[in-house]
Amino acid sequence: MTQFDPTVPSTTESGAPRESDAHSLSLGADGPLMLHDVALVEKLARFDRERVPERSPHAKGSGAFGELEITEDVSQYTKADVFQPGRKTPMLARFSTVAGELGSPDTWRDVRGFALKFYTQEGNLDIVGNNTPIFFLRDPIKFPDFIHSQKRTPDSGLRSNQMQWDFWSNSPESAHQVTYLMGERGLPKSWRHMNGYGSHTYMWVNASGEKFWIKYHFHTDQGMEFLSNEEAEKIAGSDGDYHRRDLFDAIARGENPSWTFSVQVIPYEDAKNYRFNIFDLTKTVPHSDYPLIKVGRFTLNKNPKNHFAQVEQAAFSPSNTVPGTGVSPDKMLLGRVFSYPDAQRHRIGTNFNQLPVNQPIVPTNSYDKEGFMQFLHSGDAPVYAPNSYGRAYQDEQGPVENGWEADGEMVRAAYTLHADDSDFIQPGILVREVFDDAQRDQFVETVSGSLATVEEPVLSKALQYWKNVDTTIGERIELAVNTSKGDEQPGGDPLDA
Ligand code: HDD
Repeated sequence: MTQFDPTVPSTTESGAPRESDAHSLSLGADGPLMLHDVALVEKLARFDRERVPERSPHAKGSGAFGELEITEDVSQYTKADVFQPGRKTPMLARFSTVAGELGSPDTWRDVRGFALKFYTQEGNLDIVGNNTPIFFLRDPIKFPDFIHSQKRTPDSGLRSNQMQWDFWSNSPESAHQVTYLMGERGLPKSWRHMNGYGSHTYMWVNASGEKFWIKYHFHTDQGMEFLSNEEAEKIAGSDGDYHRRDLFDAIARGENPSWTFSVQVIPYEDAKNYRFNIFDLTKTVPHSDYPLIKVGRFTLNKNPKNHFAQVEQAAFSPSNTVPGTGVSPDKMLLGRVFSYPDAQRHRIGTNFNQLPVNQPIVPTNSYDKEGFMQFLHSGDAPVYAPNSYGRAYQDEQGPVENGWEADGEMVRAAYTLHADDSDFIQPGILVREVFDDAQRDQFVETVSGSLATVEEPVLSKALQYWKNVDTTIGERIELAVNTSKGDEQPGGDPLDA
């Protein structure tokens, strides 16, 4: 295998000396350039191909390597080797914004990605979450439309509050996540100062085959800290890479950030009749019903050496599970299990799992093969299973250990509602019981500021959306919007509504 050696005078990609990195080959000092100047042609051709497609959502981000340490004993809930007491596992984390492109400022108000990859003794386990325990949607078929509405308009190529609020106000299930987003947590001070969540309900299976529904929580040991709208706006204009810089510099200084890792464990049978549908990603599961159980801690202690190779080409996916873990009937999660590896086959290339940052640390034996850029291969071993020539293959049959039961006819339908399920119950509690007065004031200012440029027919729907969350907050937002538009009462006194 060829090795990079910075002391060798520069070479062509085929390893021969590259005559010059400074002067092209020309016919006389002032004459035309020569096509057979490999040094020039290869350099320009490779430059033309330097970019891979940016991630469709979550394009702007960065990350670092670290270690997960399990400090508690949760073996009664999972047999996964990575979660056994005392285990230490190398890992990679990537944090990101959702809607902005690769060059967008880190401090725009947005949900933050919180993607973790653990290089375990049983293969890679990825927990690919956000800094919020919920999401805007509960059906993956709406996800591309949602992202389209947060990105850019077809004509001007500009971002548009009109479009964002049109989607949200026509999708009431988004209310909980939008309340989070417009609250204090929508502007973390840095990636070091935010929590992470697996968000979905996942499955754990213990050594006796008992199943549990679990939710992953990663609480920042640095404490949660936030930016004000004014601070974030100012930083967006002066240092678009503020969060990327903060993480890199902190680790370079030896201030290694860490997160305490806990889970909520929900007995398998409880899912059926619990007051909220635990597979609906727009709902949290209150800690008062299922308390946090501490598992361990992860620490980020090593910066990437090469951002492109180790962060841009990193491929996280909720499809990467290990024995003792699994997915759940959450439709969003099931959609993501397909979408991520598919995006990565397109974005990075068919053999993206062979890149060092994505490669598992355990040996693999997959019959999937070939495609662009395959460099790990199975030699002359049989390329098919079953075979009679000693290449191992699997033939599991019967119920799968991390599966669940389902029946019914095929339908296109929302989840069955549980006793307390509604789109507005949890955001209402967030506004009334979790936010304090100052946070509520800030929230009204942020939402009304965002609605200031929104026009009919979207505006009325958006105002109704907030009244559905909480009548008082909706009226306060309406008043603030009307005041900022310079018309106190366009459709009558809002307080009469
Ligand atoms: Fe996501 C990236 C697709 C919901 C958290 N997402 C990401 C990428 C795609 C999707 C295609 C780029 C992957 C790549 O090229 O490497 N995401 C979806 C779809 C979803 C969805 C189809 C719903 C059906 N996403 C979703 C939720 C969460 C995330 C509910 C968090 C709870 N997504 C992320 C992330 C990613 C990301 C952690 C993972 C890798 C990354 O950003 O760096 O922030």
